[in-house]
Amino acid sequence: MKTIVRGFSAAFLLIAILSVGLRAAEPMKIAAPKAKTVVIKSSVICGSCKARVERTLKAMDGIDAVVVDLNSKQVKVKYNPDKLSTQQIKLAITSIGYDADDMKKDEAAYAKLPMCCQKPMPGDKH
Ligand SMILES: [Cu+2]
Repeated sequence: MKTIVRGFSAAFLLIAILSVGLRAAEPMKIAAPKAKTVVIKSSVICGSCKARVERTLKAMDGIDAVVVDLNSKQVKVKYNPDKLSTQQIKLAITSIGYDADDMKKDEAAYAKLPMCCQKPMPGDKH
């Protein structure tokens, strides 16, 4: 009889330890990867600009999603703030020849862009 009781309490102890352990591990499992969204005003003109900016940013480690809206000239970026800063994202945009908010485009990179991406299209406000 004593062995059974001991066996029971041992099993109970084991369950208690396991449940505490599981509960402790839970917050880490639930914690979603950090994500921030930033909207950057840029000098994109056409579909080629859109593709160029999206391709460049998507290739960066820590960037989850990029959407360039040509009508509003806004680059919406979802990124992991642990991996990179908005400043780094803006720098990447300027380095391929486009303005990013208050940061000015890299002139050498801009000069290498196709002509259609340098000259504003008719009806474009600059
Ligand atoms: Cu373009």
